[in-house]
Amino acid sequence: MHTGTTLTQFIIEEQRRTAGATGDFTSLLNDVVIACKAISNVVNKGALLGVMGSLDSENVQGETQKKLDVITNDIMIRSNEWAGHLAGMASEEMDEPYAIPGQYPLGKYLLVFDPLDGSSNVDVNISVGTIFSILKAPVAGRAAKTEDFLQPGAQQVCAGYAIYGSSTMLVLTFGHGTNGFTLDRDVGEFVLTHPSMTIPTETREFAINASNMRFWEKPVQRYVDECLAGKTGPRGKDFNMRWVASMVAEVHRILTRGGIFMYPKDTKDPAKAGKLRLLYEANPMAFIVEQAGGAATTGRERILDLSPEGLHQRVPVILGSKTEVDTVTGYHHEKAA
Ligand code: P6P
Repeated sequence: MHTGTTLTQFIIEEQRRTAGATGDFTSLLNDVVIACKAISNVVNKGALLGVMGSLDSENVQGETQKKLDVITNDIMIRSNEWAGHLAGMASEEMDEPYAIPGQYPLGKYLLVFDPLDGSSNVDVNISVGTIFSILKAPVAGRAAKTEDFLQPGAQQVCAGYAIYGSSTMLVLTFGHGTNGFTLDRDVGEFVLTHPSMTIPTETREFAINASNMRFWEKPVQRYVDECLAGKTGPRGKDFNMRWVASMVAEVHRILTRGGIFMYPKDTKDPAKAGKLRLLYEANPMAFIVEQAGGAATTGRERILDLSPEGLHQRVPVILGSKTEVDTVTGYHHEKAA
Protein backbone atom coordinates (compact mmCIF):
# COMPACT_ATOMS: atom_id res chain seq x y z
CA MET A 1 0.00 0.00 0.00
CA HIS A 2 1.60 3.29 -1.02
CA THR A 3 1.65 6.29 1.33
CA GLY A 4 2.72 8.92 -1.22
CA THR A 5 0.80 11.77 -2.81
CA THR A 6 -1.77 10.49 -5.26
CA LEU A 7 -2.39 12.16 -8.61
CA THR A 8 -5.89 13.05 -7.42
CA GLN A 9 -4.44 14.89 -4.41
CA PHE A 10 -1.82 16.57 -6.61
CA ILE A 11 -4.44 17.87 -9.06
CA ILE A 12 -6.71 19.13 -6.25
CA GLU A 13 -3.77 20.95 -4.65
CA GLU A 14 -3.04 22.50 -8.06
CA GLN A 15 -6.67 23.62 -8.25
CA ARG A 16 -6.39 25.26 -4.81
CA ARG A 17 -3.38 27.26 -6.06
CA THR A 18 -5.25 28.46 -9.16
CA ALA A 19 -7.26 31.65 -8.57
CA GLY A 20 -10.79 31.37 -9.89
CA ALA A 21 -10.56 27.63 -10.54
CA THR A 22 -14.02 26.09 -10.81
CA GLY A 23 -12.95 22.43 -10.75
CA ASP A 24 -13.65 22.01 -14.49
CA PHE A 25 -9.99 21.43 -15.29
CA THR A 26 -9.59 19.02 -12.37
CA SER A 27 -12.54 16.99 -13.58
CA LEU A 28 -11.33 17.04 -17.21
CA LEU A 29 -7.85 15.87 -16.25
CA ASN A 30 -9.38 13.14 -14.11
CA ASP A 31 -11.30 11.86 -17.16
CA VAL A 32 -8.10 11.89 -19.25
CA VAL A 33 -6.33 9.92 -16.51
CA ILE A 34 -9.14 7.35 -16.41
CA ALA A 35 -8.77 6.92 -20.17
CA CYS A 36 -5.02 6.34 -19.74
CA LYS A 37 -5.69 3.68 -17.09
CA ALA A 38 -8.13 1.94 -19.46
CA ILE A 39 -5.61 2.14 -22.32
CA SER A 40 -2.90 0.73 -20.04
CA ASN A 41 -5.17 -2.20 -19.28
CA VAL A 42 -5.90 -2.95 -22.95
CA VAL A 43 -2.27 -2.53 -24.05
CA ASN A 44 -1.02 -4.73 -21.19
CA LYS A 45 -3.44 -7.53 -22.12
CA GLY A 46 -2.41 -7.22 -25.81
CA ALA A 47 -2.63 -10.53 -27.61
CA LEU A 48 -4.90 -11.98 -24.93
CA LEU A 49 -7.63 -9.62 -26.20
CA GLY A 50 -6.85 -10.26 -29.87
CA VAL A 51 -6.14 -6.54 -30.37
CA MET A 52 -2.71 -6.83 -31.96
CA GLY A 53 -1.98 -6.29 -35.62
CA SER A 54 -3.19 -3.81 -38.25
CA LEU A 55 -6.45 -2.88 -39.89
CA ASP A 56 -6.95 -2.40 -43.65
CA SER A 57 -7.43 1.32 -43.00
CA GLU A 58 -5.03 4.27 -43.09
CA ASN A 59 -5.16 7.40 -40.92
CA VAL A 60 -4.92 10.96 -42.16
CA GLN A 61 -1.14 10.60 -41.98
CA GLY A 62 -1.30 7.85 -44.62
CA GLU A 63 -0.10 5.39 -41.97
CA THR A 64 -1.61 1.91 -41.62
CA GLN A 65 -3.81 1.92 -38.54
CA LYS A 66 -3.19 -0.65 -35.84
CA LYS A 67 -6.28 -2.14 -34.19
CA LEU A 68 -5.14 -0.48 -30.97
CA ASP A 69 -4.91 2.96 -32.64
CA VAL A 70 -8.67 2.86 -33.18
CA ILE A 71 -9.50 1.20 -29.85
CA THR A 72 -7.46 3.70 -27.83
CA ASN A 73 -8.82 6.64 -29.81
CA ASP A 74 -12.35 5.48 -28.92
CA ILE A 75 -11.37 5.16 -25.24
CA MET A 76 -10.13 8.78 -25.21
CA ILE A 77 -13.31 9.99 -26.94
CA ARG A 78 -15.78 8.06 -24.72
CA SER A 79 -14.00 9.06 -21.51
CA ASN A 80 -13.94 12.78 -22.34
CA GLU A 81 -16.98 13.61 -24.52
CA TRP A 82 -19.76 13.51 -21.90
CA ALA A 83 -18.73 15.68 -18.90
CA GLY A 84 -19.21 19.16 -20.38
CA HIS A 85 -15.59 20.35 -20.05
CA LEU A 86 -14.72 20.30 -23.76
CA ALA A 87 -15.62 22.38 -26.81
CA GLY A 88 -14.01 19.74 -29.02
CA MET A 89 -11.23 17.18 -29.43
CA ALA A 90 -8.57 16.49 -32.08
CA SER A 91 -6.53 13.34 -32.56
CA GLU A 92 -3.83 11.88 -34.77
CA GLU A 93 -6.39 9.22 -35.72
CA MET A 94 -9.15 11.60 -36.89
CA ASP A 95 -8.98 13.77 -40.04
CA GLU A 96 -11.23 16.47 -38.58
CA PRO A 97 -11.90 17.66 -35.02
CA TYR A 98 -14.37 15.57 -33.02
CA ALA A 99 -17.64 17.41 -32.42
CA ILE A 100 -19.07 16.84 -28.94
CA PRO A 101 -22.44 15.00 -29.45
CA GLY A 102 -25.53 17.17 -28.98
CA GLN A 103 -26.74 15.34 -25.86
CA TYR A 104 -23.67 16.58 -23.96
CA PRO A 105 -22.92 20.16 -22.79
CA LEU A 106 -20.02 22.08 -24.31
CA GLY A 107 -17.18 23.37 -22.14
CA LYS A 108 -14.21 25.72 -22.13
CA TYR A 109 -11.29 23.42 -23.00
CA LEU A 110 -9.87 21.67 -26.06
CA LEU A 111 -8.24 18.25 -25.82
CA VAL A 112 -5.65 17.17 -28.43
CA PHE A 113 -4.03 13.76 -28.33
CA ASP A 114 -2.11 10.94 -29.95
CA PRO A 115 -3.94 8.00 -28.36
CA LEU A 116 -1.17 5.46 -28.91
CA ASP A 117 2.14 6.96 -29.96
CA GLY A 118 4.64 4.43 -31.28
CA SER A 119 1.80 1.96 -31.89
CA SER A 120 3.90 0.09 -34.47
CA ASN A 121 5.85 -1.16 -31.43
CA VAL A 122 2.87 -2.82 -29.72
CA ASP A 123 3.19 -6.08 -31.70
CA VAL A 124 6.83 -6.39 -30.59
CA ASN A 125 6.11 -5.45 -26.96
CA ILE A 126 8.13 -2.23 -26.83
CA SER A 127 6.92 0.69 -24.70
CA VAL A 128 4.22 2.89 -26.23
CA GLY A 129 2.24 5.79 -24.84
CA THR A 130 -0.57 8.33 -24.96
CA ILE A 131 0.34 12.00 -25.47
CA PHE A 132 -2.18 14.74 -24.63
CA SER A 133 -2.40 18.53 -24.64
CA ILE A 134 -5.09 20.76 -23.09
CA LEU A 135 -5.83 24.23 -24.49
CA LYS A 136 -8.43 26.87 -23.61
CA ALA A 137 -11.21 27.12 -26.22
CA PRO A 138 -11.32 30.65 -27.72
CA VAL A 139 -15.09 30.69 -27.08
CA ALA A 140 -16.25 28.58 -24.13
CA GLY A 141 -19.45 26.65 -24.79
CA ARG A 142 -19.28 27.00 -28.61
CA ALA A 143 -18.50 23.92 -30.73
CA ALA A 144 -14.80 24.11 -31.65
CA LYS A 145 -13.69 24.85 -35.20
CA THR A 146 -10.37 23.63 -36.63
CA GLU A 147 -8.81 27.08 -36.27
CA ASP A 148 -9.56 27.05 -32.52
CA PHE A 149 -6.94 24.32 -32.11
CA LEU A 150 -4.26 26.24 -34.02
CA GLN A 151 -2.74 27.91 -30.94
CA PRO A 152 1.02 28.24 -30.22
CA GLY A 153 2.24 25.55 -27.82
CA ALA A 154 3.12 28.27 -25.30
CA GLN A 155 -0.64 28.62 -24.71
CA GLN A 156 -1.12 25.05 -23.49
CA VAL A 157 -2.82 24.82 -20.08
CA CYS A 158 -1.49 21.33 -19.48
CA ALA A 159 0.53 18.67 -21.33
CA GLY A 160 1.21 15.09 -20.40
CA TYR A 161 1.88 11.57 -21.48
CA ALA A 162 1.21 8.10 -20.18
CA ILE A 163 3.93 5.54 -20.89
CA TYR A 164 2.90 1.88 -20.97
CA GLY A 165 6.21 0.21 -20.17
CA SER A 166 7.59 -2.05 -17.44
CA SER A 167 5.41 0.16 -15.25
CA THR A 168 2.64 2.51 -16.34
CA MET A 169 3.56 6.12 -15.59
CA LEU A 170 1.93 9.45 -16.13
CA VAL A 171 4.12 12.55 -16.59
CA LEU A 172 2.54 15.99 -16.74
CA THR A 173 3.05 19.72 -16.42
CA PHE A 174 0.72 22.64 -15.71
CA GLY A 175 3.46 25.18 -16.40
CA HIS A 176 5.35 25.08 -13.13
CA GLY A 177 7.54 21.99 -13.24
CA THR A 178 7.19 18.45 -14.57
CA ASN A 179 6.09 15.62 -12.29
CA GLY A 180 5.91 11.82 -12.73
CA PHE A 181 3.41 9.39 -11.26
CA THR A 182 3.46 5.58 -11.23
CA LEU A 183 0.28 3.49 -11.43
CA ASP A 184 -0.32 1.37 -8.33
CA ARG A 185 -2.50 -1.30 -9.92
CA ASP A 186 -3.55 -2.70 -6.52
CA VAL A 187 -5.22 0.62 -5.71
CA GLY A 188 -5.89 1.83 -9.28
CA GLU A 189 -4.30 5.22 -8.57
CA PHE A 190 -1.24 7.05 -9.84
CA VAL A 191 1.25 7.91 -7.07
CA LEU A 192 3.83 10.73 -7.18
CA THR A 193 7.15 8.90 -7.59
CA HIS A 194 9.17 11.41 -9.66
CA PRO A 195 8.61 14.91 -8.23
CA SER A 196 10.10 17.91 -10.09
CA MET A 197 11.72 15.90 -12.91
CA THR A 198 14.85 17.70 -14.16
CA ILE A 199 16.76 17.01 -17.38
CA PRO A 200 20.57 17.21 -16.90
CA THR A 201 21.94 19.99 -19.13
CA GLU A 202 24.83 17.75 -20.25
CA THR A 203 24.56 14.28 -21.78
CA ARG A 204 26.44 11.54 -23.57
CA GLU A 205 23.39 10.01 -25.24
CA PHE A 206 21.72 10.96 -28.53
CA ALA A 207 18.65 9.48 -30.21
CA ILE A 208 18.05 9.65 -33.95
CA ASN A 209 16.92 7.25 -36.70
CA ALA A 210 20.36 6.81 -38.30
CA SER A 211 18.85 5.04 -41.34
CA ASN A 212 17.87 8.52 -42.56
CA MET A 213 21.49 9.82 -42.40
CA ARG A 214 21.81 10.45 -46.14
CA PHE A 215 18.75 12.75 -46.01
CA TRP A 216 19.85 14.96 -43.09
CA GLU A 217 20.70 18.64 -43.39
CA LYS A 218 24.35 19.55 -42.81
CA PRO A 219 23.97 20.93 -39.21
CA VAL A 220 22.50 17.60 -38.05
CA GLN A 221 25.12 15.64 -39.99
CA ARG A 222 27.84 17.75 -38.34
CA TYR A 223 26.41 17.25 -34.82
CA VAL A 224 26.05 13.46 -35.19
CA ASP A 225 29.51 13.14 -36.78
CA GLU A 226 30.99 14.97 -33.77
CA CYS A 227 29.16 12.64 -31.37
CA LEU A 228 30.44 9.60 -33.30
CA ALA A 229 34.02 10.99 -33.24
CA GLY A 230 33.83 10.66 -29.46
CA LYS A 231 36.97 11.28 -27.35
CA THR A 232 39.08 11.74 -30.50
CA GLY A 233 36.80 14.45 -31.87
CA PRO A 234 35.78 18.03 -30.98
CA ARG A 235 33.46 16.91 -28.19
CA GLY A 236 36.30 15.16 -26.31
CA LYS A 237 33.95 12.50 -24.93
CA ASP A 238 32.33 9.30 -26.16
CA PHE A 239 28.57 9.23 -26.81
CA ASN A 240 26.01 6.43 -26.77
CA MET A 241 23.07 6.10 -29.20
CA ARG A 242 19.49 4.98 -28.60
CA TRP A 243 16.49 4.72 -30.97
CA VAL A 244 13.27 3.12 -29.70
CA ALA A 245 10.96 4.46 -32.46
CA SER A 246 8.52 5.45 -29.73
CA MET A 247 8.72 9.16 -28.91
CA VAL A 248 7.16 8.69 -25.47
CA ALA A 249 9.86 6.18 -24.52
CA GLU A 250 12.64 8.46 -25.82
CA VAL A 251 11.32 11.52 -23.99
CA HIS A 252 10.83 9.55 -20.78
CA ARG A 253 14.43 8.32 -20.89
CA ILE A 254 15.65 11.87 -21.47
CA LEU A 255 13.54 13.23 -18.58
CA THR A 256 15.00 10.50 -16.38
CA ARG A 257 18.72 10.63 -17.30
CA GLY A 258 19.26 13.30 -19.96
CA GLY A 259 19.90 13.00 -23.68
CA ILE A 260 18.94 14.59 -26.97
CA PHE A 261 16.18 13.33 -29.29
CA MET A 262 16.21 14.39 -32.94
CA TYR A 263 13.66 13.81 -35.68
CA PRO A 264 15.01 16.56 -37.94
CA LYS A 265 13.80 17.92 -41.23
CA ASP A 266 15.23 15.72 -43.97
CA THR A 267 15.04 15.44 -47.75
CA LYS A 268 13.54 11.91 -47.68
CA ASP A 269 10.13 13.41 -48.48
CA PRO A 270 10.72 17.09 -49.37
CA ALA A 271 6.97 17.75 -49.11
CA LYS A 272 7.11 16.97 -45.38
CA ALA A 273 8.59 19.55 -42.99
CA GLY A 274 9.36 16.69 -40.56
CA LYS A 275 7.81 13.44 -39.34
CA LEU A 276 6.35 14.38 -35.97
CA ARG A 277 3.10 16.27 -35.59
CA LEU A 278 3.14 19.70 -33.96
CA LEU A 279 -0.17 19.76 -32.08
CA TYR A 280 -0.16 16.35 -30.40
CA GLU A 281 3.49 15.28 -30.32
CA ALA A 282 5.93 18.21 -30.56
CA ASN A 283 4.00 20.82 -28.55
CA PRO A 284 3.06 18.69 -25.50
CA MET A 285 6.53 17.11 -25.35
CA ALA A 286 8.21 20.52 -25.75
CA PHE A 287 6.15 21.93 -22.85
CA ILE A 288 7.02 18.94 -20.62
CA VAL A 289 10.72 19.09 -21.55
CA GLU A 290 11.07 22.86 -21.07
CA GLN A 291 9.35 22.64 -17.68
CA ALA A 292 12.00 20.06 -16.72
CA GLY A 293 14.82 22.47 -17.64
CA GLY A 294 15.39 21.13 -21.15
CA ALA A 295 14.96 22.78 -24.54
CA ALA A 296 12.92 21.99 -27.67
CA THR A 297 13.42 23.53 -31.11
CA THR A 298 12.89 22.73 -34.78
CA GLY A 299 16.62 23.37 -35.20
CA ARG A 300 15.76 26.94 -36.10
CA GLU A 301 12.92 28.05 -33.81
CA ARG A 302 11.55 27.29 -30.33
CA ILE A 303 8.73 24.78 -30.87
CA LEU A 304 6.38 26.42 -28.37
CA ASP A 305 6.55 29.70 -30.34
CA LEU A 306 5.34 28.20 -33.62
CA SER A 307 1.97 29.33 -34.97
CA PRO A 308 0.27 26.13 -36.18
CA GLU A 309 -1.02 26.16 -39.77
CA GLY A 310 -2.89 22.87 -39.72
CA LEU A 311 -4.30 20.23 -37.37
CA HIS A 312 -1.82 17.58 -38.56
CA GLN A 313 1.11 19.83 -39.40
CA ARG A 314 4.50 18.15 -39.16
CA VAL A 315 7.62 19.84 -37.77
CA PRO A 316 11.26 18.91 -37.15
CA VAL A 317 11.92 18.12 -33.48
CA ILE A 318 15.17 18.49 -31.54
CA LEU A 319 14.64 18.26 -27.77
CA GLY A 320 16.33 17.29 -24.51
CA SER A 321 19.43 18.40 -22.59
CA LYS A 322 19.68 22.15 -23.06
CA THR A 323 23.41 22.33 -23.85
CA GLU A 324 23.06 19.80 -26.67
CA VAL A 325 19.86 21.28 -28.13
CA ASP A 326 21.51 24.72 -28.08
CA THR A 327 24.55 23.25 -29.88
CA VAL A 328 22.48 21.71 -32.71
CA THR A 329 20.33 24.82 -33.01
CA GLY A 330 23.48 26.95 -33.10
CA TYR A 331 24.80 24.88 -36.01
CA HIS A 332 21.57 25.54 -37.93
CA HIS A 333 21.93 29.28 -37.34
CA GLU A 334 25.60 29.13 -38.43
CA LYS A 335 24.35 27.56 -41.66
CA ALA A 336 21.87 30.41 -42.06
CA ALA A 337 24.55 33.05 -41.52
P1 P6P B 1 10.67 5.98 -37.38
C1 P6P B 1 6.06 6.68 -33.93
O1 P6P B 1 5.46 6.29 -35.15
C2 P6P B 1 6.60 8.09 -34.12
O2 P6P B 1 5.56 8.96 -34.44
C3 P6P B 1 7.34 8.53 -32.87
O3 P6P B 1 6.78 8.03 -31.71
C4 P6P B 1 8.74 7.98 -33.09
O4 P6P B 1 9.73 8.76 -32.44
C5 P6P B 1 8.90 8.06 -34.60
O5 P6P B 1 7.57 8.08 -35.17
C6 P6P B 1 9.64 6.87 -35.15
O6 P6P B 1 9.87 7.10 -36.51
O7 P6P B 1 10.92 6.67 -38.72
O8 P6P B 1 11.95 5.67 -36.66
O9 P6P B 1 9.76 4.80 -37.47
